[in-house]
Amino acid sequence: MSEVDTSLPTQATGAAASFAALHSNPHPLKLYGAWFCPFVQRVWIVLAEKQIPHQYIDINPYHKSPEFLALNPRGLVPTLALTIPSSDGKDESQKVLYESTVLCEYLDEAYPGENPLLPKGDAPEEVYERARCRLWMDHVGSRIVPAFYRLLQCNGGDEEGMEDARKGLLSALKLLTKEMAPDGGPWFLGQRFGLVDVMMAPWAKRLWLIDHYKEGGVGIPGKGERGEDEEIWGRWERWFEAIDGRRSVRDTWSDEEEYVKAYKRYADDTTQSEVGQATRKGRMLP
Ligand SMILES: N[C@@H](CCC(=O)N[C@@H](CS)C(=O)NCC(=O)O)C(=O)O
Repeated sequence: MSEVDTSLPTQATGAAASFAALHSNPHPLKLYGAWFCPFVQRVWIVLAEKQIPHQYIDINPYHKSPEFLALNPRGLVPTLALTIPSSDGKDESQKVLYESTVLCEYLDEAYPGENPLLPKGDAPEEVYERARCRLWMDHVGSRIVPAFYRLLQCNGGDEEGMEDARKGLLSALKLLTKEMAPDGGPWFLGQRFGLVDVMMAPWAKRLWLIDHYKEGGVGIPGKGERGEDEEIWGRWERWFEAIDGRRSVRDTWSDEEEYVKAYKRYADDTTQSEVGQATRKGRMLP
């Protein structure tokens, strides 16, 4: 069996290494993660945004140890271990949650703070906005993320498949961008950084890996070459620049050359990861 996945280093580098080191002491809230994993980065960003005290434990999720499977039978990172107090406050119990979207929403609710990442109010407009955010969070997970891996795993010989995959990714990105607040601030909701931004940020930060590995790259047209899409791609760039500069995103980012090494197995289509296998078989991602 190929070792392209199991041989990956289990240590973050760069800024993410410092952030992981700051959160290495034992704590009841534990994030089991892997530095290269974009699903983990979503949760990491929320922990950083809300300055939630926690312990970060970097593991290689392709080694399915019995201890890890006991926590998460799906055998995937991110996995979150937590404790909750009993109703009389005398006791506490150990719990586990997984799935990046569930974890981000859980942390946003459990640690409300001053800046909720999903609109929280009960007024009809807020309830609608919350549902709209969930719709576009779902779009990222069910449309953009699969399209990202499809293009990255595309075989160089299959020009038609590559063109098709590229079109799929570009049109899914454009649909999301059209939904972004047109003015008032760079984020999906304009002034307020929120969960739609969090959902998309890790893959936006990894798009350059497609440019690095695949001829023709992602294919976002340059300024002046966008015809009627000038405004959309301009909005995308404004969003991306803001994401790229966001502290929580920077703090959870490792050295670029490490991503180049870690994503070669996708670009060569040799990965046995669950995401990679599902992409190869045209199935829903895990
Ligand atoms: N739907 C899951 C996907 C998580 C996922 O696929 N994580 C990868 C790492 S990036 C993993 O743990 N892979 C282990 C494997 O493929 O065996 C989520 O949103 O949390």
